[in-house]
Amino acid sequence: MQETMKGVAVFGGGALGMLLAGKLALAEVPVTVWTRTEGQAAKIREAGISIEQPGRDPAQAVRLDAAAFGDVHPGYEGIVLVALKQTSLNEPLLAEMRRKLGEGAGIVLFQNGIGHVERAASFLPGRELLAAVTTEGALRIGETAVRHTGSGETWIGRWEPEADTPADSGKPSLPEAAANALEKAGFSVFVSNQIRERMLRKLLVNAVINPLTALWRVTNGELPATPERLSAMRALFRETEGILRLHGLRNADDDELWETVLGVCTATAANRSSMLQDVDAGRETEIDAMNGAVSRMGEASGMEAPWNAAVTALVKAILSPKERGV
Ligand code: KPL
Repeated sequence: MQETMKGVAVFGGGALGMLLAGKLALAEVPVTVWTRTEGQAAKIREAGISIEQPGRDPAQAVRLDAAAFGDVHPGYEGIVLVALKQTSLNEPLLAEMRRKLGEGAGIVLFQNGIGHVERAASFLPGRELLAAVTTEGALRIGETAVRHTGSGETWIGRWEPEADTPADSGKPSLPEAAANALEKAGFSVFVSNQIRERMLRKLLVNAVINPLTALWRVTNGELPATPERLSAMRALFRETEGILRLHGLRNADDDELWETVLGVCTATAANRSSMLQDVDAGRETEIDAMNGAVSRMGEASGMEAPWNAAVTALVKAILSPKERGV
């Protein structure tokens, strides 16, 4: 590895966090995983992380360092890959990150949806902030185990492209250092200077697939399989695309973007979307950072967003398994 500053920390013990941390550890990149609870950190310290890969031999656990985020010493200056859900990256947590992460820390935000980078920037002045968009598929199967359900691609880029490392500094820039570490771990990674465009494209895909699969409780592959569902997808797509175009989405034509949405349904046909998984588990969903955000963007530009507003309200009103007595 060319450079990892003073190490790599992965913040988050969910599916993506364990996948990133486990694969970095397997590639012998010095890595620590920070979890929300001491209970999970203790289990990882004891058992390591196991990564199941379809078609490969049974997973072998890889040992690595783990700590509860509350126990991290203030002043951390390395790379932090933040693999928490949007809903966890709230203001109290960002305030705690400000106390723990020194000004030399480089923070890479892997959240779906939109709005989190601006929120993080306001809480973490002076720290270098990158956004990452990934299509890696991962399913958490326990506190120390994850299944890698599909290899994807990851784009990493600066949120503020002008804040570049001086050419003569002799050090790889933070995007390069983060990409080098992840490439060593076997991920397919690209440094992007159009990360906002990437985020908007992913938001478009998520804003169509996630709420509808959660409402109808279908897999991604089943979603476009009936004319009724396909026509709702199209309506939600048209409205969302129109709004995102006013907010910076540009480098593709309408047909290409629609084909991308259908292509994701095919490529991830057996997957239950992350929103359907949240609904099934009675967890808070990311609807506010997806269709809720699109509605707000529409409002800000004087555009109506009835489909986005409706799916936001409907997903929020889904009863949890506990409320249904299941
Ligand atoms: O990102 C996803 C999600 O479930 O959140 C997709 C691309 C829809 C794959 O399931």
